[in-house]
Amino acid sequence: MTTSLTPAAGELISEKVASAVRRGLASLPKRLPPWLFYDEAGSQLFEQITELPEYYLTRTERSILATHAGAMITRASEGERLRVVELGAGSADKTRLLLAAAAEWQRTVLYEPVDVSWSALEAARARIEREIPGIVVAPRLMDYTHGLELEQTDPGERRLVLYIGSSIGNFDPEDAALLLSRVRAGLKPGDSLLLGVDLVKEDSILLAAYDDEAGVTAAFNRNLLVRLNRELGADFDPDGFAHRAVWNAAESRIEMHLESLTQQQALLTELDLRVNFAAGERIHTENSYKYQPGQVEAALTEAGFAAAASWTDAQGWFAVCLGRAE
Ligand code: AVI
Repeated sequence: MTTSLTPAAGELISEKVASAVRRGLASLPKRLPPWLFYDEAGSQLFEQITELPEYYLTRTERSILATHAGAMITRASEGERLRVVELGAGSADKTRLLLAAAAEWQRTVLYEPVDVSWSALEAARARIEREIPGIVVAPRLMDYTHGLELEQTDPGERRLVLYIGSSIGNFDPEDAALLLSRVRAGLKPGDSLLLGVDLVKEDSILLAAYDDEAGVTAAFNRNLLVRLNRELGADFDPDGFAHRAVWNAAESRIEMHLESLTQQQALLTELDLRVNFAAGERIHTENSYKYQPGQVEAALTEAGFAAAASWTDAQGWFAVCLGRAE
């Protein structure tokens, strides 16, 4: 992430944040990219979301992994040694299930978490090495959305890339396809990708997962404005915006928006920008795509993977699919 020093504030502001916000608030309808959610407070709120009763995604995927981790490792390795790569620095207990299954299959496992945040990588390294015997953590600092540049594996060794947690769902279909083919380009034939995706289900279940009773998702959404106030010297009133979660059936996605409750203006000092909001005007902050059964296998095939196996839960709410690089 590039940074510049603003003499006025005497603080580092990120050029990446500044340009995304300038572009997003100038567009119509207004939008802000979902990666902006994840400052320290936003990451903590997301952790709380994963434990909410309405947010079925995490516990459902965890139950699939708990039941099938051994089979997933067997299918990925096909009798060879495995190296495990994870896109994003370790989704804690879910990753642990797969690493523990890999460590049962081979005595030591090299685990390569890939992330843009050095602190997230260091935290993952400390946690995993402390908690799972036999795992050697080799953090890789890179933006995987631009592709994977990993060192060559040893002969007779295969890579298994984990992209779990429905993270692919936050990319529009074209960007998801591009990401999958970039991942494929960084792999050898025989390597594989384990992809966790959320599936289409009854609207009421989807909507509740993104608009929980306790208001944690609303706080997560509004925290974006708190972040802009702090990092860009803005004066948004977070309570002047309502959290809205919408099921867009035509696009097969949950959308999150922040809706201005009144006609109002915000000043973003660091950007030297004033932004007007009409009452009811929205900022589109996130898309979370939900797949139809079979659709993820098609996306894998399109990106150069053979769809090798899929696992789901008893209700068919979530799927974990293994694609083998051809
Ligand atoms: C990180 N990502 C998969 C979450 C999702 O479900 O799309 C982010 C999230 N947004 C609201 N709640 C959770």
